[in-house]
Amino acid sequence: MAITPPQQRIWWNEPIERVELIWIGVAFLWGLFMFFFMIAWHFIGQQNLSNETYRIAPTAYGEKVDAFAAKYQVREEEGVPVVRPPAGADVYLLGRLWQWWPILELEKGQSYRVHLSSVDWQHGFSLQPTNINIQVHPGFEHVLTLTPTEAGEFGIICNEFCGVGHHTMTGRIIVTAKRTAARMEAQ
Ligand SMILES: [Cu+2]
Repeated sequence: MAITPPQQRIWWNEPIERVELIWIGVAFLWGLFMFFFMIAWHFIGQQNLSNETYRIAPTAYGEKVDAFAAKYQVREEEGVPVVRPPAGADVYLLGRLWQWWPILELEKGQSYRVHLSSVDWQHGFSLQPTNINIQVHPGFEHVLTLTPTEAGEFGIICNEFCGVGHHTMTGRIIVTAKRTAARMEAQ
């Protein structure tokens, strides 16, 4: 027995108020609009990345990145290899406690297949100053097509707290201007 029993025992059987029904309808339609706009924004806003994701053992991914770096390394900066893959190549980048490795050197206007994963912990790939954010988990390999549209140096930071060295976890992507015919002849 309740202290204040409802006046009508079968309270849920009351007819719904017109205004309430209108609000439910409005909220439902707005929800649908927002849902489909997420998909639309992918095309008209060009913001959400079209990436593929595959399962991979973290050690196997580490080996792929090592092989990639060994193959295309052009120099070293502060102990980190700078890797310049040919245009259109598969490019590998890894996150680990606490660095993004290696430094990539790409050419403006060329497209690359960028592979991204972690070999130890969950990290967040955040490319500065663009608005590109990707969650990076060990065991999952992201693959996305990247076409740099601007030359310059881009920083990578980790935006997923990953321990005491988290704030030092940075990396770099260097984008060089397109080579001119004259410069190519000179080489
Ligand atoms: Cu991290």
